[in-house]
Amino acid sequence: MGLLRSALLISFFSFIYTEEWNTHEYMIREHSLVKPYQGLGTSIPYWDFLGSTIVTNNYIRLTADVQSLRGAIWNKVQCYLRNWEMHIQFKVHGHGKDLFGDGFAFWYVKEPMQEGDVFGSKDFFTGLAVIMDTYSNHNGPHNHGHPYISAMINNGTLHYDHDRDGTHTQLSSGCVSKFRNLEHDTYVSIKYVHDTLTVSTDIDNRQIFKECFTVAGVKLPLGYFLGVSAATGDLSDAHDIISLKMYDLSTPR
Ligand SMILES: [Ca+2]
Repeated sequence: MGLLRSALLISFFSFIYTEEWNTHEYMIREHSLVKPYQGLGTSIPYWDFLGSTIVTNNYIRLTADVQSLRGAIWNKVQCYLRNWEMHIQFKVHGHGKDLFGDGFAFWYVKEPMQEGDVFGSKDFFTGLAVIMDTYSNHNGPHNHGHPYISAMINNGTLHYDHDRDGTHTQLSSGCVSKFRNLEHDTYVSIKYVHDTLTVSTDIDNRQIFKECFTVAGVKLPLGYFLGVSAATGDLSDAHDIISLKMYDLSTPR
């Protein structure tokens, strides 16, 4: 009897696992960026660039490890997925041992292709930002470790306050994530299902996503644009994007 139960349990879990795995088959090509990047000539299908961004065969470099750069890539196709998961494979690296910056951000916003002061993109944005902040500007009572991952929702009226590392506008507490200068692949996952936003990382080379934070009741309109931007200032890092994979998590009917 015990054996039979175990067998049933195993088949139950393998069923769930298969389901989970299958959802990942629904990668949406027009919202994703995978190698080989280039289409005809120097353009990349479905994506636009801004600022210091350069494309190589193996990565898209938003900024080099040089001061005062801003770079971005923006999806040209408005996103109408209701439930989705974006996997960003990235590499942040530089010569700095203790001082480096500033970081990069994932965007789901109304207005793409706007260069600005928030990790290379527009302040007072409308939509969602998930921020991978590598430099601690703030030394007050709300200080936390860095790099620090957090999210912000904006209706165009809020200012991202670098001096406080965005602490007063973040959706929930974020997490510290030591993703710089690693030899193995590093990923962040941004999942939005039934108005719940979950941000996770895989930076330990374990092929498992570990939750950073989750927030329910997040209302995002359809038809916004996806992008990733990065910036350096007095401090610098190379911010590379290896791939962006967008999965449709809506239940097929
Ligand atoms: Ca900062």
